[in-house]
Amino acid sequence: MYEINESMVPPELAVTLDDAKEVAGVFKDLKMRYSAAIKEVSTKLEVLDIEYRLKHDYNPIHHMQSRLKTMDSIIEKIGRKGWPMEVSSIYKITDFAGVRVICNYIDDIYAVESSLLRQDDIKLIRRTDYIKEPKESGYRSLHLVVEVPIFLSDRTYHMPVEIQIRTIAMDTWASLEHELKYKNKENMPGYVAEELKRCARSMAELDATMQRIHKMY
Ligand code: 0O2
Repeated sequence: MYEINESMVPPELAVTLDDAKEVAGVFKDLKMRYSAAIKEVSTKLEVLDIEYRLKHDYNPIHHMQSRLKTMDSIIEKIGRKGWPMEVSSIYKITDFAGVRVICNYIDDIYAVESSLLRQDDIKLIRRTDYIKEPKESGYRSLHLVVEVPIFLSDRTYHMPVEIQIRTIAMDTWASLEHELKYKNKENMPGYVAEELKRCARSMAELDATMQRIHKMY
């Protein structure tokens, strides 16, 4: 039999394999359910975009992205929220599934929102308008947490999905800020943060101007 080299076994590794198996099972099941929820929401948004094109000869949605939160990110969030490090805390997370909708103009954001929220099977859980009230960092986006039903073989689940709706300019800004924050491990130098805030204000003006020009026709 292979002799374990004790130095290879971290002392803090106290979880049993049964515990690990349970967590892996929960995560796998949730990933399946949340992937289905992303598909439901994405399909609804695609249909709205197609209908809009047919009626108005124009697409409000430029493109969409989606993601499932990683296990690391879930554990980091549970820790940051001060929730118990238990499997049950995973179920409190409302942004396990995320869909990002990138629109051409500001009005498109609210048009997409109202068309989606009027659907009978969509339930709004939380709405945060960081466009009307941008974050201190300069971040702008409309955040919705909605519940959507997914129909499995033996039951129906209502899964939360976080939808971020923003313009191309808002998205460009958020990507740059996220990259800089990540590079600097949250300690962004003050002058960079100030530059970013200035940039966010310019981009807000740009969005407003583009919207105005678009409405001229
Ligand atoms: P990821 O991978 O982008 O999803 P919390 O989720 O606890 O941090 P809260 O209040 O529940 O905070 O949600 P909030 O702040 O409304 O939205 C969180 C998500 O919005 C973040 O997700 C980002 O995607 C985005 N976001 C919020 N504020 C900023 C910001 O200042 N800059 C940028 N670039 N993005 C922001 P995650 O979890 O960070 O990761």
